[in-house]
Amino acid sequence: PMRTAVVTGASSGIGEATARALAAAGYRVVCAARRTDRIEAIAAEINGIAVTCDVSSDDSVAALAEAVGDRCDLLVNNAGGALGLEPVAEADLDAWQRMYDSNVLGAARVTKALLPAVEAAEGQIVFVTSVAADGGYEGGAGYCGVKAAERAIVQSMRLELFDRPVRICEVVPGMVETDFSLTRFGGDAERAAKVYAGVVGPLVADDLAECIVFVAERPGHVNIDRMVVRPRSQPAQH
Ligand code: NJP
Repeated sequence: PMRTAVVTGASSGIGEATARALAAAGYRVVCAARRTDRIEAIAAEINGIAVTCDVSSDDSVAALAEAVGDRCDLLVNNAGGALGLEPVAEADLDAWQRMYDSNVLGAARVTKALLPAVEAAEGQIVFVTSVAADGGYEGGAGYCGVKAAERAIVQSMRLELFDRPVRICEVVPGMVETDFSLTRFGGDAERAAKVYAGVVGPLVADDLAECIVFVAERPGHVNIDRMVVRPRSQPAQH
């Protein structure tokens, strides 16, 4: 039987590229995200399955688990992004709340729901975090905290599961050219251009997808704990 991979946030960027690369590597890919039209088009191209899913909703994630079934060889917790990139003094805490819901609690919710299927398949879970988890930057308090919290889930789960046949990897991107590059600044292109000015040749989504496929394809006794992938010229963690 074909191996099953679930990719959250498969409607654009890193998640879309990863879904395509996993399909090319022979997986049946379940593409999960909120934008149904996009995941349906992508799933149709790669013979995958589209499941409309908001990872911040219990019902939505229960429906995803139902669609996945008893076995999941690979879960890629990729859904998320940055909201509310203002200094703490001006922070929009509602935006922070949504960001924590989608990134941190979303990854926890999907992982909890699919863990029995991952265990049954002796599978693997990949979390897409960020170099932002390594520290702070101006305006980054919310987002750095979100990604550090995801890292804490990875590290705790690895201890919780050490005697079970489940592998856990944290993939840590630097700057990648996706919708994120603009949406994280609320569409403010000028601000985005300033931050990206120093980076010659940012990563593209396929660069990350190739790394995730590499991680997925290691033999079962090999756990890649963390893979950090930056553009050569990225000057700082933001
Ligand atoms: O961005 P983008 P990336 N429920 O905006 C989905 C991290 N990262 O590929 O629901 C379900 O193209 C959204 O789907 P939709 C970053 O933090 C990036 O760059 O249809 N899905 C879309 O598919 C994030 O964790 C960079 O709107 C939800 C996807 O998430 C991951 O990489 C650097 C959702 C976002 O795709 C992918 O981001 C870095 C929800 N509630 C880390 N909320 C970078 N690009 O530079 C969002 O260090 N999505």
